[in-house]
This record gives sequence, C-alpha cells and structure tokens, in this order.
Amino acid sequence: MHIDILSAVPRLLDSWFEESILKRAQSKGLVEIEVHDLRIWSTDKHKRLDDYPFGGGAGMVMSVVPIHRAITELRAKRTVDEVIYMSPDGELLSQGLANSLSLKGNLIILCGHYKGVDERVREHLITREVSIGDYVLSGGELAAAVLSDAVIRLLPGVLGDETSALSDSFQDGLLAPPDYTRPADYQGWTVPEVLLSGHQARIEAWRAEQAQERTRQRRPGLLGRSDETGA
Ligand code: 6GU
Repeated sequence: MHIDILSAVPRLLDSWFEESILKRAQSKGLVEIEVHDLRIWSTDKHKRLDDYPFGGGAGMVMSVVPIHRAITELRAKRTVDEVIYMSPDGELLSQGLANSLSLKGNLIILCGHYKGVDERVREHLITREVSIGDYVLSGGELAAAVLSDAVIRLLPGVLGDETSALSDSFQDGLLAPPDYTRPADYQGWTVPEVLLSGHQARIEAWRAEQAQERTRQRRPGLLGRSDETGA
C-alpha cells in the first residue's frame, strides 16, 4: 500500500510515522507513507495555500489550485484508489471503513485547514470524505494520522501476531473481552478462575460471553449491527 498525505503543516505528521508499529510496517516494505507539503504546489509567490472567501465572511479557504496540481501529479505516478478529504462533514470512521480501505492499493489523504477547502476540490478531486468523530479539530492532520493507523495495522504482516487484529474490539462488532497477565493474585486482586483452568473451550465461551456483556453494558448500539466489519 502507498499512502500520500497532503498537508499544509507536514511537520505535524512526520514524527508520527517515524515511530513504533508504523515505522516497522514501512521498514518491512508493507506500506510506503509520503507526507507532502502542499506549498510545493503553490503558484503564489508567497507560497500561500489559502485565500479570502468569495462573498465575504470570516476565515480563509484552501485554494483549489495547489490541491489540483498535487493530486494530478500523484495520479500520474500511480493508480490512485481513493482521494480522501479529512473533514468533520465526512462519513464517520468505523472499523468497517478501515477494513475496506486496508484492501486498497494507493490512497491520497488531504488534510483540511483554515475554514475548509474550495468546494470545487470536493466536487472534482475527492472520492470520499472521512470524519473521525462529532467534534471539530483545528486541522485534518490528527484525523489523517488516526485513519492511517487504523488502516495500516490491518495490513497482513504489520502486527506480529496475525490473530491480534482479528481479536480487536469492533472487529466482530463487539468490544473485546478483558485480558489478564501474571501475577494471578496481586494483593488479593485475583484473575477469573476460568482463565487459569487450561480448559480452552470454557475459556473461549467465557470470553464470548464477556464480550457480549461488555458490549451490552457500554455500547448497546453496536449489538445487532451487521454492517460493522464489511463496509
Ligand atoms: Cl477529519 N477534521 C477536522 N478538522 N475536524 C474533525 C475531523 C476532521 N473529524 C472530526 N473532527
């Protein structure tokens, strides 16, 4: 997978991708991530990316020009499957959406800034808009990092234990059951007996029941939804 991220503040994202699991995924060749400074494509002599809104009003708007130039150049290099605009107006990110994006080859992610982008970007250049939740961030970079992380960790070989992404919360539409590790008794705080029993079938049954119960208590809205994993 190749991910191109277009940003007005690329430094915000550099360190994110140079650490931990995401770094390992890149050094193993499982994903290439390029964070691009949109200013490279600015035609303005001051390398500005934004301008005043036609019709007046508060805030600045990101210009269609550098964004179009950037996307055109990247599209000439590789077959791009999705051009995603990170925006609070977008489709809410879910595990299902992360799963479906993880099956794509090449993604472009555009980070919004200022008041937003010229509407023509959305009409002509973007294939989907994604939001990470019902709250407003000051830029799309954090949201792009969230989306990239959710997608990249699903790529085969990224997580050490192949089964661990499958047992994530949400992957089966349920929250994950509780986990414990040694010591079995810490100052009287004990581990459920069944986990020490060595009886694998009973352990799996207990985990399934805990996942159901936890989901019912904390996120009842997740129960009975069949669209969660496929999107
Ligand atoms: Cl993708 N961008 C911004 N600026 N705010 C957000 C968001 C995205 N998702 C939730 N809030």
